Amino acid sequence: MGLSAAHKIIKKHLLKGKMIAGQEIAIKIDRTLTQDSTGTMAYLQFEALGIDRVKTKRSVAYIDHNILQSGPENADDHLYIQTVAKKHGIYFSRPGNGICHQVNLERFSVPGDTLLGSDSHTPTGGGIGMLAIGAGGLDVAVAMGGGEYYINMPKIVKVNLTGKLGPWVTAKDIILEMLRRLTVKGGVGKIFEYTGEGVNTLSVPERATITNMGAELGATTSLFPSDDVVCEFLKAQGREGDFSYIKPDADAVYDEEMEINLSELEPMVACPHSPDKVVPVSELKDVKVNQVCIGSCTNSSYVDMMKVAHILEGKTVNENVSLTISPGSKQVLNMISENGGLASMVGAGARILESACGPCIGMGQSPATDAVSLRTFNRNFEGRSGTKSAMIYLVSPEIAAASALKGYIADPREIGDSIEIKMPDKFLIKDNMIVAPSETGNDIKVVRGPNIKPFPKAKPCENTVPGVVLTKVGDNITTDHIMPSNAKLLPYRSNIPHLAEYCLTPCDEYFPKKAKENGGGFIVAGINYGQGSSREHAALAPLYLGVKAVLAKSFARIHMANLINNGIMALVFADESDYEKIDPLDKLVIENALEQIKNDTVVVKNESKDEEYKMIFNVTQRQRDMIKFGGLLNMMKQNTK
Ligand code: MIC
Ligand code: SF4
Repeated sequence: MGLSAAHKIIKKHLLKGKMIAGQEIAIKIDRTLTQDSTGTMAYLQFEALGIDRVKTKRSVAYIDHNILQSGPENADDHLYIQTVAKKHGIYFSRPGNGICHQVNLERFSVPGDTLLGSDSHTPTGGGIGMLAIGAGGLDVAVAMGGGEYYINMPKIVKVNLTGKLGPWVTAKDIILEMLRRLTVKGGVGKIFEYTGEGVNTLSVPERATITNMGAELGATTSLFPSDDVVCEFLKAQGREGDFSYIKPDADAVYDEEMEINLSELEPMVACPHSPDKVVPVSELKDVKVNQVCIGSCTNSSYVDMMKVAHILEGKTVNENVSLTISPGSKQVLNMISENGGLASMVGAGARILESACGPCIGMGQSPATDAVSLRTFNRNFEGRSGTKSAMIYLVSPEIAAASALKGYIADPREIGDSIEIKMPDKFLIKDNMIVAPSETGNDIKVVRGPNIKPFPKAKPCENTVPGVVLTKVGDNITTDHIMPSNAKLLPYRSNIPHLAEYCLTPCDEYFPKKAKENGGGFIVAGINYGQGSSREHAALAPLYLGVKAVLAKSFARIHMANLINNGIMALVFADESDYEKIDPLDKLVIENALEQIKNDTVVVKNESKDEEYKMIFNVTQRQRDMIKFGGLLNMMKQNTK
């Protein structure tokens, strides 16, 4: 029986379990990445493991999220990450060097290797044929220490790409089409593997746009083959030595199959406030635009930037639009500044931002009240831009640039012949912003600013778990709701007591207050609870506030793992209609918890209503132990006793 490319990589890295969809497997992790907003916590956890040097082939710490320095906090965290990295054998990508996923693709990606990153868009690396997975900081810390990574074996879905993209139709439109068809929960428990003749027509950065935004499907990851296109890309990056072919067998067997005919696609837009609210751009033509932001790990490659430069060349941004551009990396910025692309952008009136995440995570450039903002980014959750009333639309760089000139959402097919930008034969290679670790680390003192507070640790499970329902939320609650991130809060990613004051406040202003008054309790939620980012803070803040369990109709993968890693039970309604029966402040109790967590179902009693709810607790033995001992760190200590 032939193997898919995903099966081949997993097989090579399999340490425990069998490649049967749904069963737990452990895989060896070759490489890790962290960024600064999850990195401080990941390195604090790494330090707590007491391991001297990382055991991966290569681990890299990036600084790209927390780049506004309006007080000492972010700079303090950067210094902590820089010194902790140098000490423990981790490469350090300095602020200004670019967005982790873009730099990683350019300088560190290796086809056929595994990559675990403390950022949900780590699957960007799938564009070059890596098995690249996003996870919570603690899982990444364990992987840095040489520990295996546990997941349930995903279903492998073959996405057969036929045909060829038409003029002005882009890779962004392919992934938006996937989101239109499958929705933000359509990829849970799946790896999307792209195959077919259409694959040959896509460059590595185009493939990376697709695998990057596969995160929005809730997928474990997405993967393209490593073929001649990848070989050319790596050669142009001066890294041909890292190349190897990774292709599915001709008779590869997949769990599911689907097909997209690229020739039939149109330019698309994801409307507010979810990446799956996708419509063709032709349906939105007269929407007036106030802001356009180009960049992010989804669309900030050299070719993306050059297309934008050509559209803007010799023109002026509409007087009612503010256009920002953040090139994805120093390599990209350096190249467009040398070939004149940057001059075209500046000449047209673009506001050039640092090569970093910037507006994508609300780090500046929040739009005006009720403004319409078009972004080439991957997420448009309500409030994520820093302006709750803003309407964020997700688009390709081509739609973004055309709309910035016109002042309303524009179909780029109307502005003339499409632009062909050739992939460079040679990228500009200058790794002078990547700092190598010290040989032994003995001489390095880790610098800890006053903002770095100890992180909360879970306690072993008690036999009776009582508590009130602190809040009841709806479907598709994102980690941006659970632990909001913006320019004001991101500086406190290493200060959970401070962050906890904002936990779940976009849904329920009084959540932290209620949690404190009641000594913790339960959260009740709808479908796909915790979608979006990998931020472990969405589990650590509830842990700090005493949350013992989340009762949901279903969970997003990374968030569920983060909850359990931190000793919080993630329970799924066996009968979804029970969700309706529970009210905020109802008194719940899990009796005989230590016995119950051994089983696939847990009974939760509602003492206020005199009812019982059957909850599914379909987790692995290892995760049961985590709940029993109070999280992954405690479980590891227990196992080494
Ligand atoms: C995001 O895009 O939401 C982030 C900010 O990159 C997060 C990480 C974080 O919250 O720090 C992610 O995608 O995991
Ligand atoms: Fe940064 Fe945005 Fe990418 Fe997250 S999605 S890594 S915030 S650019």
